Amino acid sequence: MAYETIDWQQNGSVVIATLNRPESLNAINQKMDHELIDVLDRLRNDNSIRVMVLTGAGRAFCAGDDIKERDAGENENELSRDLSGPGSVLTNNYLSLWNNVDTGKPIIAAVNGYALGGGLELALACDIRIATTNASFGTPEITLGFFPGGGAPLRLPRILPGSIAMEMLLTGDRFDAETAYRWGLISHLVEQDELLDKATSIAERIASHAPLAVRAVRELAYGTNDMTLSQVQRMSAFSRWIIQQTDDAQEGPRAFVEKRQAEYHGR
Ligand code: DAK
Repeated sequence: MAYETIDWQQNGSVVIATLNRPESLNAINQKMDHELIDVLDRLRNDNSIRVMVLTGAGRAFCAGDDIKERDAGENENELSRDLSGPGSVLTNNYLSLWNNVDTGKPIIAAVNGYALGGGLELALACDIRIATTNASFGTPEITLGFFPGGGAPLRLPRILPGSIAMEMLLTGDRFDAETAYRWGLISHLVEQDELLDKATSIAERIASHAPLAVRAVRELAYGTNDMTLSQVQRMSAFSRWIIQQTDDAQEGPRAFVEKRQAEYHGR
């Protein structure tokens, strides 16, 4: 299926989804909002896909919610979006589907420029973030008089040290990619022409692993935040036991002994 605001390209088991409204710095209008939901559904439901790379066309990753559409009143109003919006990616998906678990598959944000407001929140909801040297990051909502409703106040303090997260959230200032790299907001800093190669190579590396094991590791990493240590240990032992029963868990050691590349089938 083709989208109006997102370019979808699948190579093997890796999908590159490119936010594609460069004339608006890939701001999220309603159309993109709904298409992002569909992209997430596809990622979740299509077993031929193991990892997704999310990036932006042009000089931005994403400049956040479409302020012009909001100003023109064309966007769904805040109340309906918050409480009962029809599956808005800025509400349900950022906070639940994009909660790093529910798609069941890793997403790598390849940040090629501005990642602001809802754009930064998209990147925060991804498993891994890498960026180009000209990228910048910020939560300008506070400067516009509203609340970062796509998860930044929840996720930034979990990803960054508290003082840094609060400075971002409360000043609304933009921070450059060098700074983001130093803070650990991104794990690689690359030149523009290296971005997709780097993102794809990380994606392919992950996609070469047993999908059920990848899924179980993500589940444990994100799904246990509010558990006690002993609960996490039990869940970890249980996950290990389940994964140990899979065909893929036999295939890995067998391939090692036979000195060949393992072939995993997610069973
Ligand atoms: N929306 C609409 N159009 C945008 C845009 C945006 N967010 N950002 C940029 N554009 C448009 C510009 O208007 C301009 O269009 P034309 O004037 O050419 O028609 C074009 O993109 C190029 O932008 P500039 O000319 O401004 O380019 P510059 O390089 O000079 O500046 C900039 C780049 C990124 C610094 C600047 O464009 C800027 O400050 N943009 C706004 C960034 C921003 O404030 N973003 C946060 C939006 S608020 C929710 C969950 C989440 C959210 C909301 C609700 N719920 C759960 C309810 C999220 C909110 C947000 O993201």
